Amino acid sequence: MKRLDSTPKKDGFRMPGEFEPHRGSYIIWPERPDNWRLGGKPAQHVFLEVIKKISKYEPITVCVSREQYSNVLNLIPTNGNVRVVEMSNNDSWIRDCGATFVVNDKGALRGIDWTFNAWGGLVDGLYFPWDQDDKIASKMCELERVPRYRLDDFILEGGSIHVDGEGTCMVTSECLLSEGRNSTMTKRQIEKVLCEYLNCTKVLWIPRGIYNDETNGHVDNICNFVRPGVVVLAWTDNKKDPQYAISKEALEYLESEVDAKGRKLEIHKLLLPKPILITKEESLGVDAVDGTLPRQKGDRLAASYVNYYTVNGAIIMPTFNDPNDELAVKTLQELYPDRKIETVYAREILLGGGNIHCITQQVPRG
Ligand code: KQY
Repeated sequence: MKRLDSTPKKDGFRMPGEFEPHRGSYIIWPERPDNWRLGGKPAQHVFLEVIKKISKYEPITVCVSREQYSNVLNLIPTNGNVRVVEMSNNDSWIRDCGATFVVNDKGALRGIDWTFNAWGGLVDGLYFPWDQDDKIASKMCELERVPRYRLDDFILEGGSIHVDGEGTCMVTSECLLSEGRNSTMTKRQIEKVLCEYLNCTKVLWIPRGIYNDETNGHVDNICNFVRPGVVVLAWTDNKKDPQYAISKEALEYLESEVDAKGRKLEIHKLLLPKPILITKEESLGVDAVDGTLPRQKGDRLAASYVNYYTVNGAIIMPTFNDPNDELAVKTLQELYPDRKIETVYAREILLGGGNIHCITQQVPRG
């Protein structure tokens, strides 16, 4: 399909909010043994559960290596909503390496293909190489038969942005201004690229993401748009937790801002689970490989209910076997009265460094 030299804004395309109707979803099957314990088997069971839940609501494409292709074909539900496609990859974070889709008001769809460098390249990236992941966005555009905007000189992951579909984009300074991304650009230059490609007029710069998040603090783990003007923010009341100062700073920032339409934001706190640490057994199950982030016993994981995925008619929300699971379901049900809250016990995804939002990518209906 065609590679476009223009920008979405110039062509009248915008990135819709995740809560707007989807054509479908994508996911990549996990297997690399230096990220997923026990060769990825426990994580695969959880990914399968996520696939099953999403497929109740919309079509989903499962991208899988040739080694796992037959296995996945035999595992997936036969409800007509799941297709399996062989696709080379370095790991399974399609939120970050996949295409960001944009739509126009005539119903046309296009893809944005940012440069992906595994969350920081040779500065503080999480694995090497990432060449196959950097091709995923273009493969998605081919499968969707849509033209593609490729940015060879701009590094971005889908999990580091959220939009309200009405001109507001939300990021964290910790991530977008990190050394391993676009360090030769100023904040204003970065903002200009975001506004041009997502078709926004306002960027909200939350200072930091969730404590110890290995993505340099992706916004999709700390804050999300429920709908235009309404956000949900990861929160703890425990002042001794390093997360407290981070969430408080985010709250104060968001309270002091307005969105692209000049609205004050309605901010809802989503209480975090208690700190979750890697166990010795879990640590021992991950291959230790030079150049890949080690998984050590006692490391704190960046657990957050905010890393949920919004699909047509439902929310796919991670749970952690924590007393706050129930409260999170209740909070999200109140915020999304017209959607079913589907839960997945997601510790195995969390152990890989992210959660349900990080492993999924939507294709808007257009
Ligand atoms: O978006 C994410 N949270 C991805 C994290 C990547 C972790 C790789 N180990």
